[in-house]
Parts: sequence; structure tokens; C-alpha cells
Amino acid sequence: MYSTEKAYKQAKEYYKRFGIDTEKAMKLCDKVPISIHCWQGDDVGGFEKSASDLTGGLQVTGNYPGKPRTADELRSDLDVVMKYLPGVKKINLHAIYQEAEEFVDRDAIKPEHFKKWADWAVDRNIGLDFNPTYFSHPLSENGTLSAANDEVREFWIRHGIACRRIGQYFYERTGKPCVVNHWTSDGSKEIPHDTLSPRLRLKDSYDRIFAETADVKGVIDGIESKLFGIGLESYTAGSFEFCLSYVINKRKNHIILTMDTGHYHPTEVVSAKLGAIFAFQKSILLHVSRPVRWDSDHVVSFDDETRAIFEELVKLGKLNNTYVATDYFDASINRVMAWVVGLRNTRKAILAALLQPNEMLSKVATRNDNTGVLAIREEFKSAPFGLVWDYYCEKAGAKSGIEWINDIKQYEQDVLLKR
Ligand code: RNT
Ligand code: ZN
Repeated sequence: MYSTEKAYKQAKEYYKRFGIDTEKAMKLCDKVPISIHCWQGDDVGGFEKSASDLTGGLQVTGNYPGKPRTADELRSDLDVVMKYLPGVKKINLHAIYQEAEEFVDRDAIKPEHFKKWADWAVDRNIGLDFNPTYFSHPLSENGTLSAANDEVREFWIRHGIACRRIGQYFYERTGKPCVVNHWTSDGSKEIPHDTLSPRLRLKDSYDRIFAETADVKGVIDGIESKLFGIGLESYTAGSFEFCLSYVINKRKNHIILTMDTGHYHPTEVVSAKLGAIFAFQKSILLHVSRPVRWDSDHVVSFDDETRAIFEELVKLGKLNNTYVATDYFDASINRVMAWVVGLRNTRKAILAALLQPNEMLSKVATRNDNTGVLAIREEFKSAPFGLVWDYYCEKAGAKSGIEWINDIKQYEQDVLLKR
């Protein structure tokens, strides 16, 4: 009979030979909060009382059955999702997930419209993160925070302000800081004649949002850059250079750069950027995603780049300076399963990174023994990581192997397909 525990004991000894304490690694791993994006649950739809199509250059493909129709259904899906993700969790909401009785426009949303979410989070002792939704709205067609039309831009500035206040409410209710991520898709299909003015307006809008909410407490603000979106291929106002410069020039501890793994040129990788960013920044917000040929937001995989990102963060000593959030959406497969697969892979990559022979490697590296570094690194690639992972999951009640997959298939039969 196979025993996860017995297998783990052997693995533990294996790791010890490389100077790695598996118990310590699991403890550290548990403490890294993963902010679960609510929008995988319903294809970035939300529950506003006026239907707007998904815009902002985003696209969710697929029409798998079982999509939640209400926030309550989304929350029950999230309860299932969280059960199979070990470690500390937060829920990452978007402004469109408001629950107002009647239609409330983006510039008028208030904490009370998110009370049910806050109650629910408090009940579970988890934190909440937040995102202004600067897209999927009739006024987002020609830019938002960078819009040339003053009325439109004012509307979105009011939205940003409202969202920071809701962030403070989440902080007050949960006792945990709320990370508010600002992302605008503002840009254009063709190269605009004037590439500067929209950026100056975007800069001014962010300045005003922060100036007018300077009293807000318990909120950390990510500024997310992007390369392009569908229909916005040639120009993005909030490009990487713009967002990084904004954050650097602002010199405020609560304003940080958001790095989404799908938001760079196809041959660029976040793992290779981190060392340079952390030479100047104290912390970052990470959006873990998986771009396939473009910023496709595929379910996070336990792939080389995801692993490399967390290995780098651990080596830099910056894992605890990184707000880890997931960001992907796939509607072509069971949404709950997709959610869990990506989340478990994110946690898995964190654990794997904490189980690298870094002490041994740095000793060898200080002797300038590059051959030794390469040889150890390569040899270590076949370490029995899966045995530790299974044990880690079981200990957390998150199940291992295909057990959790069967559970979710059951949930599909019992709940999702009846919707
Ligand atoms: C879009 C950005 C952004 C969104 C969410 C829904 O490319 O990654 O983070 O995915 O805000
Ligand atoms: Zn993102």
C-alpha cells in the first residue's frame, strides 16, 4: 500500500542531503498569501445591474456550463476552490462584483455595496483585495483615466477614488491590508499621432486619485502595465515604461508596480526582470498568469517560467515583499477546476522554490565554481518534489493526487450542471 507519509519521510531525507529543511519550507510556504482572482469564476462578468460586454481588449473564450448566476453562487464556488488550496488565501474582487440592490454606476460605488463580500471574508478570516474596473462600461470606449474628454476622465477618477475608499473598508473589516490594483486598457489599434498627451493625462489622473484619498489607510496600490490588448494592438498608455516610471517617481511606499506574466513581449520573462526591479523597489504585486502566444490568460501551469519567478523571488529574499495574485480566465473547461489547477500550481511553484538548495549553491558560487553550480542545479532537478507536495496538501486537508479532481467532478454533477 502506498503511503504519502512514508514517501514523504524518504523525501525529507533526500532533501536533507542537500541541506534543505522540508518542514521549514512548508511552514514558510503556508504563510505566503495567494490572492484568488474572483473573475475566473464567471468570465470577468460581475454582478452590476446593467449588462456591459467585456471590453478593454480582454477576451474570455469558451462556454462551459455551470457559470454562477449570482454572487452567492460565485461565493459557494470559491468555498470549494479554497478547500483545495493549501496556505493563506485572500480573495481579489473587481468593482463589477458589487451587490447593490439597484444599478449603481462605477463612480458612485460605496463600501455598503460590498458588505456581503466583507461579511463572508470576515467569517472565513481571509483578506480582500480590490480592483477598479476601468473597462466593460459605456464610458470606457475612448479611454478612461487617459481620456481626452474631461467628463469621461473625471468619471473614472471618481471611480478610482471610490475604489480606494472601498479598499480601506476591506482593511477595516478584515484587519488585513487591501491591495488595490489599477489597470487601464487605454490605448489604440493604430499608433496615435500624439503618444504623450494620453500619458500625461493618465499620470495626472493617478496623481489626483492618490491626492484626494491621501487619508486612506490600509491600502496598497498596484499600477499594472500592459503591452497591448485585442483591438488595442499598437499603443497602450499604461505601458511598462510608464508604470515603472510612475511608481519610481511617486516614491510612496503604498504605490507599487504590478507585473503580470502575460504583459510583456513574447521573449521577455518576468523572472529575468525581478532582480533589476528589486534593486529600486521594496515590493511588487505579481499577477500570475500564462500567456500562450499572446496575453491569453491561460490557467497557470507548473511550468519553467512560473517556477523561475518564485525561485528568483526566494533567492532575492523578496518572496515576502511580493503580493502574489492570480490572473487568468478560461471558460472552455470546468471553471472551478480551472481555478484550482492554476492556484495549486501557483502554490506548488512557491513550495518548489522554497525547496531549492540555495545555501549549498551560494557556497559553491562564492568559490567561483560555476561548474559546481550547474552540476548541482541539474542533478537537483530530479528531486522527489511531488512527494513533499502531496504530503503538504494532505496535511492542509486539500487532498492529493487525483482525489481532489474527483471531488470537483462531483461538485460539477451535484451543483454546477444544475444551474
Ligand atoms: C488585463 C490585466 C488585468 C485584468 C483583470 C481582470 O490584461 O491583466 O489585471 O486581467 O483586472
Ligand atoms: Zn493582470
